Amino acid sequence: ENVFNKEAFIEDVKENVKNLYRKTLDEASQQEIFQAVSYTVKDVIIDDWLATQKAFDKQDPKMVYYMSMEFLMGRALGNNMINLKMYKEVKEALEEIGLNLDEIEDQEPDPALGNGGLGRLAACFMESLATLGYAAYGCGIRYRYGMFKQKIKDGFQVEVPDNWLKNGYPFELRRPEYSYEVKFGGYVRAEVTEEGKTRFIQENYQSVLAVPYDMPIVGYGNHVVDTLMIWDAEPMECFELDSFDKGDYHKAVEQENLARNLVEVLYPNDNHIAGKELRLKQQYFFVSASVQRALARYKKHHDDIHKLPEKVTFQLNDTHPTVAVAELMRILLDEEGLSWDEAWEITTKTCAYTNHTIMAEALEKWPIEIFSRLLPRIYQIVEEINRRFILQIQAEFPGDNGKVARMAIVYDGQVKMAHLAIAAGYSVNGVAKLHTEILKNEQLHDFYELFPQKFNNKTNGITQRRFLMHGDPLLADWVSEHIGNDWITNLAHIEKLAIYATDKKAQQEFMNIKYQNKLRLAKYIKEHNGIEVDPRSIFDVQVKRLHEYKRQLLNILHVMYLYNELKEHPDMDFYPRTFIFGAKAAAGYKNAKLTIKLINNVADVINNDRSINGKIKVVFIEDYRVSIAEWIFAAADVSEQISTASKEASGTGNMKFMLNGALTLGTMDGANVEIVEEVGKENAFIFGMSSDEVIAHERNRDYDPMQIFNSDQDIRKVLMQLINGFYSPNDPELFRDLYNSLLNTQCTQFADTYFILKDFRSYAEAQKRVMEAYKDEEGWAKSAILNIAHAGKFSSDRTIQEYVDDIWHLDKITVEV
Ligand code: 26W
Repeated sequence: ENVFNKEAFIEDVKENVKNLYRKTLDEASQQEIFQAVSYTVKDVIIDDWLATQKAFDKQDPKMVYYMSMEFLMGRALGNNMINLKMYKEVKEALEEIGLNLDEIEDQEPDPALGNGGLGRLAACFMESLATLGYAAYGCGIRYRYGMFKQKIKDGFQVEVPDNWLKNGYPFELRRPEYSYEVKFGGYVRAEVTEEGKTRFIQENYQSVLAVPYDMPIVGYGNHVVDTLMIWDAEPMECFELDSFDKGDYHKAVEQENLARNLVEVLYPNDNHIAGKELRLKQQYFFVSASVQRALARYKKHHDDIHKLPEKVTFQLNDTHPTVAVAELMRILLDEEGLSWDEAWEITTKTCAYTNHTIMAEALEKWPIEIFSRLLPRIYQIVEEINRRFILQIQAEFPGDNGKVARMAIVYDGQVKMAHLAIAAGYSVNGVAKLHTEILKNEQLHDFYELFPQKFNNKTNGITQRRFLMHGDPLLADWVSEHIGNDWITNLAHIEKLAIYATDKKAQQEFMNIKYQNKLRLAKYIKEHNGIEVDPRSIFDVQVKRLHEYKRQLLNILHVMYLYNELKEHPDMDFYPRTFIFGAKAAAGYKNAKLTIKLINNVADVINNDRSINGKIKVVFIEDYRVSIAEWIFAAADVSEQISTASKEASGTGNMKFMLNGALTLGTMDGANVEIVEEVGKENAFIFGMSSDEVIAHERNRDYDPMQIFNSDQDIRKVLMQLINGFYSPNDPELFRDLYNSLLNTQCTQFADTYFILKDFRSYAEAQKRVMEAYKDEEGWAKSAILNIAHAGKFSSDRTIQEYVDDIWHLDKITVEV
């Protein structure tokens, strides 16, 4: 074990400041100090990283390549230091020379190469893989611009580019020696070889050079450092006079542009597909490069390609990387010279698929025109997979033409990526129990009938190292003082906290820590929003992407209702509440953006109404992202998880709140079901329709929100306030589209698609229970502590161990230093 040496660390920081900036420490800016500290930390990581690679070479473990278009990493410095077990020591050392670690950490841009749940899950998975000692590569794209920064101007969302690389990112390593060519377009020529075999050759294509940047993924206290490889695109060759002379000038420029555009920006849509050609290019680009690198690594150590599945597995994070199936087939057929059957055997033992959503708008389908033009050889292979798959369907379900129409991979002029992933994958998993059941019984029922053995559930999880140790150090220390440290690497141990739930002293201590965290957030809100919030009020929080199915609209309509109540009955029984929102809307998603504006306008009216004595405050936190999320979870009393039942595949924010001692106010959707199973219904606030009820209404089309509007005067009043200028006097029509989405069947085919009015009363009643419960401080503290104590299941360590046991079958490695 290398012990931390304060003096040496500080000396190293000083050296780095000098070498990087030709400055002494006192001259350096906070950003420069951040860079210097990060390089010092990276020096420590590098040795473990090297040792891990040596261990891979020597121990030859089976490894997973986690393929994902998104990795929402969040800041690395703090978490790297935690996992190197040097956080507190560094904090102290820096304090001694007058530097503040919080401030230094705050200099790091949030690497936001993801949208929301799916991208953050990938980041938690990488950290758990390293911590559990498994060999893993994350494979993704090094977007120049990640998730946009959100500014709120006059209550509206404005998107600002996120130039996260502008100061240079200290934790990345360019690896040009592992670059690969990726080919687009052209045509395929068949050639008969001397042995009489047909070979397929892509000609007249454009290509780009994929150059990987590696980022270290530090395991907790085990010296294992896995790798996130994200690919940058560079032009294959710069202008050569040669090609200019040959009249290829145009093509040379095109290739430059292709490389420049390819990795420019993350598509900021969550659960909605734009169907843009550039996105398919991005997918093939990073998948092709990753598969090439994986095979090259395998071949360096092994000579029988048939045994690839013994050492390598590709996990496809949703359908976005599904071209991997065809790319692997292409390499095995065209480059390794295998027969179709041999190649298919290998491919179907190597690829596995995770589904993250049942939202129909999110299902990836590519027009064959685009697909075949961009990826001519890949398209040929997909057609052949499809031809054989249809034969299999017909053999299994003779005479059932509906099956072919519903299940074919190429149909109706489109390539259906989920169908390809299921046909070729050896495993298909959902991300929470309920979600997996819905996949099997509804969404993917036909596929389940054909391949029941492929389907399995892997309930999501989160890493307690980031979302408790780093985000909520006071609570983390308090937990350790009571039950020891085991929870850090085995969250099941946190169960031992349960005996303190009824301990008066523990309750007080917990409530005090929560109060400190609320103060920290209140200060941030004051500084960033100029809003004064009372840290003694109930912090009721909904933070997640803005989407109609997540029903931020239900939340804000309820706030409007509460405000009406308070105005009508000023002396009513009321406990002060602060409603906190944070959400980014996809740039083109009108109703989502309008909901942000509504929240901000409601906030303006309510926060400035002195007559209610500050009993309700509404805050919209600008630019919700991983770094501020850590503080928000720590400060929350109530966790809003109010999606229409059946729509939220899992949710992971729900778990982060729970681990930080917030109580769930939610529907029986996604992982909420399992949260309630763990903590008990009495320690959560459950409301609304069940997923079965929702699905039945959708099937029967028998829901009419107008009946509710006509019969419930409180709801009616709130909805009228959307169109009478109450929250928008200068533009009374501003919120008309939100009103219409709830009531008008002319505008939306089905009014109130997400059953907001249907669940409204039940939600309001649950909110009332929240208020009553909070008045009983001891009862509340008890429930909160029980939430923490029963969060053990929701560690991503548990999730990853299940992937390993049931799907990947990886070997553990050990790293000696
Ligand atoms: C561009 C189209 C697109 C982009 C992102 C389609 C779909 C997605 C993701 C699958 C959306 C997503 O992030 N899904 C979320 O995945 C989380 C991790 O499993 C779940 O916890 C969330 O419930 C689910 O919405």
